[in-house]
Amino acid sequence: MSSKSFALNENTCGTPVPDATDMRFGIVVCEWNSHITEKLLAAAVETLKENGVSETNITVRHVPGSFELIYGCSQLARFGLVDGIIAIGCVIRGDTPHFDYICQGTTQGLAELNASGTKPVVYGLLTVNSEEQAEDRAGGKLGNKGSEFALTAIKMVDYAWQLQK
Ligand code: DLZ
Repeated sequence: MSSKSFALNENTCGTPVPDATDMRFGIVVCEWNSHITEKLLAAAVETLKENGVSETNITVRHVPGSFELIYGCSQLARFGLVDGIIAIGCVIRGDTPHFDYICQGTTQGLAELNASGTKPVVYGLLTVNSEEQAEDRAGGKLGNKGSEFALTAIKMVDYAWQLQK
């Protein structure tokens, strides 16, 4: 980890955040539950900028639902000018087992991208039982997880860069 620190954030265990000035990020965001995902996106972008990332180095792409995050992220990793990716989605439990399949499939797909790819993909998927739980985590009483996703992405790009030196 580089020594320069822009910010400390309690959501990342209070450890220093690396210098992100030269980092490029892709953010893939779901249209499903956009009233939640757009708030997560806004916090992620704001936190990246607070940590030195320039707006021109942030690429935002939208996909329909969480299941499409896998393809969205894999294509961005292949063809986008990005060092790290944040996948943002929100799955809210319904009356059918659909919730479980989407959560499981998306989680598995994103995990495989991390295991087999060359660029870190941050898991920014809220999997919640209710609308209220989603709101709590998207700027509500539990903060905004989008900010955490951004700090995690910075740390993971730094992790990759340290190994490549
Ligand atoms: C179909 C579906 C349902 C029921 N719920 C959600 C959800 O809560 N959050 C979400 O991101 N996407 C949902 N989807 C859409 C799926 O992720 C996917 O877009 C479709 O199954 C098409 O592949």
